[in-house]
Amino acid sequence: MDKHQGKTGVVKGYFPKSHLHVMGFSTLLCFSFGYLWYVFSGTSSKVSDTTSSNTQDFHNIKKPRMIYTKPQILKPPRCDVLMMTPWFAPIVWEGTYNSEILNEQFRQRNVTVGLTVFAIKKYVVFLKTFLETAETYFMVGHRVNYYIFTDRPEEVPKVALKEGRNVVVLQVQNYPRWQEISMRRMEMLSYFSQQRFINEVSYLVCVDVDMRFNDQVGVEILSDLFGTLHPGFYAAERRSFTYERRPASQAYVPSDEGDFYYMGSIFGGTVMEVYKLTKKCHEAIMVDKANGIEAIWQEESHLNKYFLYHKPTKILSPEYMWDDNLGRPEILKKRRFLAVPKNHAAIRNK
Ligand code: 5GW
Ligand code: MN
Repeated sequence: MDKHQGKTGVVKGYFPKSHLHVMGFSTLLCFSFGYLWYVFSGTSSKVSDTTSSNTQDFHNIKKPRMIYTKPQILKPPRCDVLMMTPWFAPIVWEGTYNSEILNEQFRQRNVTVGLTVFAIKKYVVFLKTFLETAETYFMVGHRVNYYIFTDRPEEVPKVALKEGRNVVVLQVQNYPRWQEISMRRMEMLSYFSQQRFINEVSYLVCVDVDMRFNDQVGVEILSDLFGTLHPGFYAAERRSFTYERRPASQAYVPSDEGDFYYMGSIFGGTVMEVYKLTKKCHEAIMVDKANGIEAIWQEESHLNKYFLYHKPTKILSPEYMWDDNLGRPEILKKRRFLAVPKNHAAIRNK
């Protein structure tokens, strides 16, 4: 205590009171300028620091650092659902992947994704919502080609598209039976995959048109060959799967076989894998036709047969194909792609 008082006393005695004020004020000014200098030069030098040090980095990382929580081995994010098939294909649920990492990987490859959709006859009415919601949620930040198969090209709505996204209208014939409209998609997809898609896109995502995007559907779905768990059967036992059970059909699946029941309304993969799948399914449909038999759920039955013997490399959870008529189970953290309610009598066969 005495020591401190002594020091102050010395200062007090050495300078006049007015000088002390000036000195205090200039010290304050120095600190303020110093602080400002530090802040402003700090931000710019930080950026150049990262770039310059990283260019010399062994791994040559020029991008800003990506900060995210470490993957947890002992406490995985979604241990309430199956996240991997027995053949090691990931099952995609919210919480099982990191969009930032995946977006970065696919951006580096400059991937273009083709989204194929059929709008035959009255089903053109679904296109507007389908395209508008796809612009908001489908493959945001990536290159996208929408391939619209229709018999009514003049009725395809004009929707504002973001950069790197295109609409391609492909005129196709119409078939009188709805079963035929649905099944012929396999034939047209295989034909156009070989003729056109192979030159234009890396992946194809093949979907129903009576749908709307309601949340992000991004590159996490992409893989060589992917299928989607049918929202009505993801929790069901094998015996209740509605596979084709008549041995006379090419889509026949014995009762003691089957992994999942896949939905026909959304599948995809590389153009080559989609070509192989759609060609095989179309051929099987033609064999059935020649034999006077049609599979119980048309092309969906053939798709299920195909996936049983050609295992998908990725499986989408029902988040990617939901229908609100099935309620909102706790397991479903996101409803990304939703069935649009339709008046069957009014919309069909017009
Ligand atoms: C017409 C009548 C009955 C069933 C389907 C159609 C139909 C289907 C049609 O007239 N036009 C047409 O483009 N489609 C395509 O087939 C649409 O892309 C449609 O999303 C897909 C499957 O038919 P959906 O959506 O009626 O089948 P569900 O099982 O989703 O009801
Ligand atoms: Mn549908």
